[in-house]
Amino acid sequence: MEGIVIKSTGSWYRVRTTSGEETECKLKGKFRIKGIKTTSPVAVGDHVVFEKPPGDNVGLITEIKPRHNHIIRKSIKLSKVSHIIAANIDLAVLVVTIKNPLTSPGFIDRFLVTAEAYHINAALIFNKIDIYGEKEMARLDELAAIYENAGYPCLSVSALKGENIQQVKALIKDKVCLFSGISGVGKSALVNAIQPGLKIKTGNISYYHSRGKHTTTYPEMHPLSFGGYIIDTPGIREFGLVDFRKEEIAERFPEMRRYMHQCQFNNCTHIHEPNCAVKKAVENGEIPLSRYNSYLKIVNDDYLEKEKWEWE
Ligand SMILES: Nc1nc2c(ncn2[C@@H]2O[C@H](COP(=O)(O)OP(=O)(O)OP(=O)(O)O)[C@@H](O)[C@H]2O)c(=O)[nH]1
Ligand SMILES: [Mg+2]
Ligand SMILES: [Zn+2]
Repeated sequence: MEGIVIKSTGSWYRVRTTSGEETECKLKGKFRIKGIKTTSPVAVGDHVVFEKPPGDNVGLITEIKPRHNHIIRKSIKLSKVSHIIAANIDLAVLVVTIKNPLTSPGFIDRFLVTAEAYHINAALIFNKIDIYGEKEMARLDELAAIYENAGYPCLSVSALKGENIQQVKALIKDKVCLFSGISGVGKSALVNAIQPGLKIKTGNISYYHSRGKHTTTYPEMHPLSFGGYIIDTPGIREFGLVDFRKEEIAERFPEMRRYMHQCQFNNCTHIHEPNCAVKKAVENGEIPLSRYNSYLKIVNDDYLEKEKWEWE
């Protein structure tokens, strides 16, 4: 039998067949994905083959169908183990809040760099606009301008008040969409607003730290009545990059991609070389400083695989 993994706990998987039948499955034997150590080889969104011995109510996954993509992160910076967030995604949505909790621009940029690396379209949804004051609204405009300019659709919504949910529906219709972001930004609340009736559990924000409480514990795919799917995922603390070579980071910034071919040196790192078109564009304000700073931070971070550093 064949189906799609709609929920994963890392030890069991819920698989839905095209006829809508759902089976709890385990893995048959060990699966390895070449070259990477992952917490679980199967992810939500995977198409799998499974068998179900008659009389048994647990299925066994025997094969993972080839993926057209997946998105991977490291759970913590220095960890050797990576984590497949989801597979076969049409749109990677990062849910962001500017207040309660605050998502850092560095986090946004590492997420987007990863989506670029896997050639997955990405979009940003700024949630909780109902609680933003003047300062946060100004920051929202600033961030939306930066990311729209880079080519990422940006929406501003309130899951709580149901504001601009129609725009979200238009963006995600007929696609398999990943909803990612730090805990407490309202990923699950947003899914509930988009598809009333799901009643996904949401958590509150801790008063002292303005942080979420990691309410969603396992990624789960929800079908949408107007077409498409959302994969709601647990909040993440850090978005560590997996398997990057330093020299490919610049290409993962669409704004830098526009200028880098004009640099004098074709192996320009855009850090210290003369006649660097990227640096010039930063000075002119054509590339936002915050994006360039994220680039420097990523390139200088020790946790990029040491053996792949070719610039030293
Ligand atoms: N004011 C306001 N609160 C919101 C909004 N959306 C969500 N919340 C609240 O934010 C808190 C966290 O929402 P969740 O949907 O659980 O957040 P999450 O991103 O799914 O969090 P994790 O599952 O922990 O990753 C809840 O108390 C929600 O009611 C919004 O648009 N405005
Ligand atoms: Mg949640
Ligand atoms: Zn350069």
